[in-house]
Amino acid sequence: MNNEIYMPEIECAPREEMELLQSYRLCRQIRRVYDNVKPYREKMDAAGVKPEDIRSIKDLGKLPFTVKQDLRNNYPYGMFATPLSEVVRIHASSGTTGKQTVVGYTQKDIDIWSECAARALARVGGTKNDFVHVSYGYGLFTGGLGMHYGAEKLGATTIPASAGNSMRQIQMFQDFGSSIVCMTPSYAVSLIELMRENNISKDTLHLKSGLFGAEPWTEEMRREIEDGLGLKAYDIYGLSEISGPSVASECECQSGMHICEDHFIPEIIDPDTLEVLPAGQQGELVFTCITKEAFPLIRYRTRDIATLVYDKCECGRTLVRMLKPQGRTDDMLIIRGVNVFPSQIEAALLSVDNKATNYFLVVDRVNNLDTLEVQVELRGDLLGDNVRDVESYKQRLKHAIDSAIGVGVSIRLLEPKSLARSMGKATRVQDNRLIKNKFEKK
Ligand code: DLL
Repeated sequence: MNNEIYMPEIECAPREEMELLQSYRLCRQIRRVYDNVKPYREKMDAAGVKPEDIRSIKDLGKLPFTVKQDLRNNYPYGMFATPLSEVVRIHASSGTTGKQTVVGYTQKDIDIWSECAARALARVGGTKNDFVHVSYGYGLFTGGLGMHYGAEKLGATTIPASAGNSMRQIQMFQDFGSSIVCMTPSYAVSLIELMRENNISKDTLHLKSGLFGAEPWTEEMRREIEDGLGLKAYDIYGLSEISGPSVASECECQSGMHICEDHFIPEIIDPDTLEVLPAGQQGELVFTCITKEAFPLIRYRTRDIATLVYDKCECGRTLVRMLKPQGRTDDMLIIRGVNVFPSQIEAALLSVDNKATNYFLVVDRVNNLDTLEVQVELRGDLLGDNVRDVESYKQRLKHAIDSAIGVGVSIRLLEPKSLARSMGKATRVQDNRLIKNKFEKK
């Protein structure tokens, strides 16, 4: 493996050494943000914390949290810690409501981000001999450019395909010799479907691995993608606010994503009490950026629900691993008082039918009772089956989902291809209760 990218002294560092490095970088960062970012100074003053009170990572808990609303309140550049003349790039989150979240990078920030993305590629076997095919969207979204710079840093041949024009993507896989792909799992599923429809065998591709992320996906979906594209499918996580893809990514063991802890300190908190939870417990993921210059977030509440595992991985890395995020606190559906994540439904669906990768959830309130309809496209090969077979298929889906989430759902089978296909992040939920709450108040 390319040791310049792998950096075993960081990825396999004993915990005490990592903590020393983190402590040094944290103290320096807190001094910087206190001196340069008014909103941080005001928050710290209000909490009665001074930079000199932060002497090691053990003091992290003294610092106030940062939330998305802080970013909105200081839109667009109010939380930048460097003069704008030092900023060489901006990205923005795709926020569906309100203003976008704008993030900025100095040249050094871009270099570190590229290094993290190169590490992510190296973790899945990437070398300079690979052809890295980037099908995340290019633009303000961080997916495309983030992985692009990582692939170039690795020295691989980078194919900036971006998303869309799916038949051409498959042709490029075949003709250009793409060996590692980077795309959302839902886009991978759309490509697999297209290959099946056009009788294109995975054996005509040369893919060995893929980094799939930007949205939650299950182990069941992993198996489907591995089978459909003939590669090893790895998870990659990140968010624009913290830098973009490759804050964390899986290694060959596929047992959780190693966080680039030399740049981002993770914590898990209880989202209600805000208390820091012990290792191994599930809660909301919080990050502190200890090397970022332009836009360093401190104790940023991601809203992602995850678990941290500190045991040494079989690959030899000691970097803490985050298990697949289950979803976001704001994506969690509360149905008749029960917390439900779309990913639980995906896992149950695919456990019955591994081809049921296109689904959509409609939540509603009827006569004061929450309802959840799971819409699933009927597979082409089931269409010709008799009504009794289709009914039994529907019952099996219902039974699996009901027992997985503990709430009764209704299943609606749709014509094949009736749901929109995703090229980026898939939209899987429509909650009509939100509309009703807004417009139909008594
Ligand atoms: O999605 C960055 C990214 C691009 C990550 C490409 C991985 C690959 P945002 O658009 O800011 O950034 O969205 C960030 O997406 O807080 C999670 O809720 C979700 N997310 C990202 N990766 C994963 C993943 C990019 N592997 C938000 N599993 C995050 C589950 C993920 N959710």
